[in-house]
Amino acid sequence: MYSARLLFFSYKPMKNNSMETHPKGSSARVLLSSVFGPYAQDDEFGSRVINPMELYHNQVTRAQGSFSLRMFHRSWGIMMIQENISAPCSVLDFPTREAFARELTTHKYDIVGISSIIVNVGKVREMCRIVRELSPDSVIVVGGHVAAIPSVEEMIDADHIVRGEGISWMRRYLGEDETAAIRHPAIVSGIDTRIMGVRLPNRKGGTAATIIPSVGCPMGCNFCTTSAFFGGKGKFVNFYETGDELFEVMCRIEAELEVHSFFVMDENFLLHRTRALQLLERMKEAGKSWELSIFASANAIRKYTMEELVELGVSWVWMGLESPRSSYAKLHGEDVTALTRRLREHGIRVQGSTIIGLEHHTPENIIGEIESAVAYKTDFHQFMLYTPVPGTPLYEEMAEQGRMLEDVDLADVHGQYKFNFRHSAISRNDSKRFLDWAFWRDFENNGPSLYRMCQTMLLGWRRYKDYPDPRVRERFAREVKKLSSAYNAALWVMEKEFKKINREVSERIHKLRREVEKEFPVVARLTAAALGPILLWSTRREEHRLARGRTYEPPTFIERRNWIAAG
Ligand code: B12
Ligand code: SF4
Repeated sequence: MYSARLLFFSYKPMKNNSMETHPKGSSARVLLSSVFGPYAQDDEFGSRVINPMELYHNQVTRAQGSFSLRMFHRSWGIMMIQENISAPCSVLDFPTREAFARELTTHKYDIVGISSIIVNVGKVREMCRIVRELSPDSVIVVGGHVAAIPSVEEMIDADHIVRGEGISWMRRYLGEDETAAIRHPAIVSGIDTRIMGVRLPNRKGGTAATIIPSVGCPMGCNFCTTSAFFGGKGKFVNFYETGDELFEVMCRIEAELEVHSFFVMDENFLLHRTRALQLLERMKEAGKSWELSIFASANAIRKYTMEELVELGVSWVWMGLESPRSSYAKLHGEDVTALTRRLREHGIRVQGSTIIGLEHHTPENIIGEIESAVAYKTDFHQFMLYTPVPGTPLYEEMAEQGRMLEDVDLADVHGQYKFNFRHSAISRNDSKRFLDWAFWRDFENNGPSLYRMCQTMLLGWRRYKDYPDPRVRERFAREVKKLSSAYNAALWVMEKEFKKINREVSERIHKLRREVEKEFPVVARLTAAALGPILLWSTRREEHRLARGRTYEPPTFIERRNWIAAG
């Protein structure tokens, strides 16, 4: 089934004049679509059961069974482009093949833009075919990371393939001002969140808003595709240069979506210290008690005091740990164990990210490296295979050395399956075994991430409940409300269920629940008693569903902008 080779399809050459503008300019009708689903199934277009459209369940909590945190995220790249062009534009997100075909035949589009990452190139090829058949006059523009594949123009039948930042490209193509300020759409971060068999309602204000201050990262780690795609080492594209600009955007979105919480989609938010501190100043002046989930490297985090981070509202950090022995600049001089512990003691949840299969790994030392990663005791832990992805310096290096495996389908190059290159010491099949074991070991040793988050929340609350800055007190009080109610019921369930996996962890969960109940004697006990048995039932029902192979898919979205003006 995986044998569909994607590398040798030949189509007519692409028009290579990407500076031309569309003859209709801003009145061209534009469709921007993500690739079609369903995603979490094995099929000939490149969908894979192990590659669902879910951030956590795909690459972070996938071994955690019914305790896995599950949610979908929209395709922000095309939402950003839609918001920043004045042409009539529809965004079609997570369509089925039929929905995509229907959209093409119901409306006449001058331009069809398709957004994709590399694994989904087979779907892009199929979508181009459908456009040619159903809407032959449309110009096909393909963007996103898929464009980094060498000779991609020979695999798909597109008119333009856009590498790098797409807003300016699309504005230029429509004859619009590509230097105009970037308008940020109001983006609800997570959709259809589910844990322990319960689907949380998509309530207004119930989830964070996504903010995208920049794309790319100047650190330029050799394997990093986001850094490479937007220019590589020393380069990135800033949408908002100053803390003032960011603050204004966040205020508007706070009001529009009724949120206090922001998922800041910037590969290394804290690197831009002046911008972050200016944002903090503005937050203080305006009394904003916001929560920020961010990505940051260890060396960037170190440039701030814990108080600065807490006052800035940082409540969750995604941090690349890579390996205890890795040579990446972002980790130089850092004691990651101590840093992780300190962050958690200050109520900041840590999501670590470790790479399996670095050059120095061998079957002899990899177990020790995984054990060290697990010993960091982060709230969440992502494990990824070392993967030379087209477009990165690592890929070039491996290709030069003749170490890339030729017969790997690009749909399987997502870091969660097997190596796509010849490792000097670890076999392809073993790469999967070590990866799967790392996820399991982290779960078995540290317990469900939900439990670990509860630990961090309690630590943060105890440390900051009497903090002089009322914004900070308000934020911890908001977070602890969940801990003292629903999360305490969840602790009761986890304690019960984890006995089957690791008694010692179950006892740790028990202790934490007692601590929470000491802090909130009435409400915590009452909710555990009332809600606990229901959650236990839904958790077990979910376990059964998962054992029978249940998977989840995102809903389809269609959103139109400037549409009436199109007549
Ligand atoms: C959110 C996200 C997801 C969401 C899904 C989003 C979605 N609806 O598709 C989830 C969590 C589900 C996800 C899953 C996966 N993801 Co992901 N994801 C991201 C993340 C964190 C943010 C993407 C984003 O919105 N960025 C901000 C926007 C503004 O940037 P952008 O999307 O690149 O868009 C810009 C340009 O690319 C361009 N552009 C984009 N589309 C188009 C279209 C047109 C027509 C044009 C002209 C231009 C254009 O213009 C945009 C504005 O400049 C990125 C990392 C990152 N920092 O970007 C990884 C990333 C895109 N994901 C990646 C991967 C590998 C995956 C997975 C395979 C995960 C895995 N197993 O590890 C799965 C695949 C799931 C699947 N079945 O398809 C890789 C892609 C690597 C590659 N070279 O292809 C990235 C880069 C992470 C990484 N560094 O490895 N992902
Ligand atoms: S620090 Fe992270 S985002 Fe930046 S280049 Fe390295 S891996 Fe990529």
